[in-house]
Amino acid sequence: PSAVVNPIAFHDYHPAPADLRAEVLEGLAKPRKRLSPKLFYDAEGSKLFDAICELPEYYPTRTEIAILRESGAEMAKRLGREALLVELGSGSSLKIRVLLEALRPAVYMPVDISSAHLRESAQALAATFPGLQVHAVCADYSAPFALPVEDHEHPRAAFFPGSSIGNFEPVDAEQLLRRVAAILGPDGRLLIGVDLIKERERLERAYNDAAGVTAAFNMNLLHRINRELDGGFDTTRFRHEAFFNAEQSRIEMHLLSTCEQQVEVAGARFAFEEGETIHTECSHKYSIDGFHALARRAGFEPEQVWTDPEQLFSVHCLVS
Ligand code: AVI
Repeated sequence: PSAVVNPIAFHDYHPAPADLRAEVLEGLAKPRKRLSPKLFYDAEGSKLFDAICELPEYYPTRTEIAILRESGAEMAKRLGREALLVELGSGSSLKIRVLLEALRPAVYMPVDISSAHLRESAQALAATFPGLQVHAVCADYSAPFALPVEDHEHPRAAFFPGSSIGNFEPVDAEQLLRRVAAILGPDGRLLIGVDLIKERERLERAYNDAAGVTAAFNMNLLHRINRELDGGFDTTRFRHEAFFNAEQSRIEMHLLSTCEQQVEVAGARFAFEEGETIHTECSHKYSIDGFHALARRAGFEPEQVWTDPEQLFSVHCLVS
């Protein structure tokens, strides 16, 4: 008999789309100009991010996948079978595929802000894993939300790969983990990918690739503002800059103005000095101990950690 493909359930929390205009006007008016990395991910930015993940210099994606492949069975033991498994920022759900065979969750609940993308990948996943119950949740996981189903019968687990936690300021990361702990309840498991501190050269190469894809990803933010807010950025007068700030243990990405200039955006005018930057992203890097300390502050107890032979990347199992 042919296997049964369950139809997916789709729960739409209608996450408020980023108020691009308000965010951009506010960010550019600051004495140190700042824009949120969330704004990178329009259709073009999401494509460029997928291309970054394939770059030879960008080690996090392939290293994390190798760790998941290598230790998936052990991870599954920690998380427990028949769990209700929530994935935060599931995107194309590529990484969970590596784990699903071993995990065999009762329910898979991908959470993502991008509705069309979420529906498509949830449906594709349900088709490859017949019998799996998929509850897709369209929500912004960086704001509080409740699970759409009352389920107290399955153990709870969450999956948060990609070191996306690194794009939050440490205090915000702690708050986010606290909310995940609340969703899991006592004795739940969180499997989370965290990029590790390493020598500056390796880190900086990952954010300054030779093909210029990361530069295009960063610069797309100016193109996006030009497209959507009738912005007047001359992108030939800005350049991509990414460096490791060792004191704060983070990669910083900036867009640097190569000359003194004025730019109009949505009717407002902004002045740039030569060399002045718009700070567009932080990507925090942790030591294993440093991440454990953050996890504990958020109410988790570290249970196990897996890394690759070069200790480039880590995947942690935390208990709530
Ligand atoms: C999504 N996030 C974990 C990526 C990172 O490495 O911080 C975003 C990125 N920015 C530049 N390259 C990749």
